[in-house]
Amino acid sequence: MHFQWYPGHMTKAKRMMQENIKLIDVIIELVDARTPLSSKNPDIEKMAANKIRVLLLNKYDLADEKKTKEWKEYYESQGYFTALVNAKAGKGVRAVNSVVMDACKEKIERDRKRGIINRPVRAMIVGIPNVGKSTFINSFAGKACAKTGDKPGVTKGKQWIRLNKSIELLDTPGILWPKFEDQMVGLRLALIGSIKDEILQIEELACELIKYLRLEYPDMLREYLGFEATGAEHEVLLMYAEKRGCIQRGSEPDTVRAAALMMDDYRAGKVGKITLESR
Ligand SMILES: Nc1nc2c(ncn2[C@@H]2O[C@H](COP(=O)(O)OP(=O)(O)O)[C@@H](O)[C@H]2O)c(=O)[nH]1
Ligand SMILES: [Mg+2]
Repeated sequence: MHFQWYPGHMTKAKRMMQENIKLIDVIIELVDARTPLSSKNPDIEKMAANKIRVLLLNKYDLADEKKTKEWKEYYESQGYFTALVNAKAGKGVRAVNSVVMDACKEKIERDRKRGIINRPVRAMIVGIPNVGKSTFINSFAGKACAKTGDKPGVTKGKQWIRLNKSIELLDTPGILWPKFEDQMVGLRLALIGSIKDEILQIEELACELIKYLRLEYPDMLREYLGFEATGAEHEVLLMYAEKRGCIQRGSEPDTVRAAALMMDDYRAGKVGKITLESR
């Protein structure tokens, strides 16, 4: 399988990011809790070198609780302020406020000593596509959604959402591009549905999922399939197609449809709470 991210998109995204980063104090970075490393763009480290960093493990409702905890601890050991979030259900969203305030404590204190009082910290949401940026902004800003509009000294057209008296949020998130350093990164992003399926072979994806689950979550796989997965992955998919009644032209098992059903179920969390990479 081959994964691509068009360089054109990347150049534009990078330029936007560099512009916006100048305006803010704190970066709130979203990663997908199911792939906390592969859904993180390492280039942001350089771009955000002198910014305060908050990292949110979003979609924790879909991820393995134990592994999420390990990842959270890992990122904290790397100097991030972190929180677990389910942006879709609005869980953990409110707590982000205090995490951001905590992260900015030193800066606010520094400002205060220099006589700068009551200047809100400015934040921006960043993350690769599909990580939940828009959902999070809607939930986070939801009620507070009073846009403060253009301000003197701020690039024209930028909208700031005043979250409370201490935090302002740039209303458009920074889009990071996935970084396919190795093919496994692309594969994991494809499995969670962050890369469009048209450019991938769904059966191959399902086979990769079966392979991974067999190793890491054999009980969940058995429970989901309704039978023990023995034999090659494609054999398992064939059996699963029959079991789900995916039949084409008379009697042939339709493995494409079965694979699509399996991937949909997995992405919706119906196979279980599964994390695709370990600390
Ligand atoms: N299960 C779950 N789904 C989420 C969560 N946050 C976002 N989503 C879903 O993920 C998809 C992508 O979200 P979106 O906000 O459009 O991502 P963006 O591309 O980063 O702006 C949408 O279908 C959301 O409903 C979450 O915490 N849990
Ligand atoms: Mg969006």
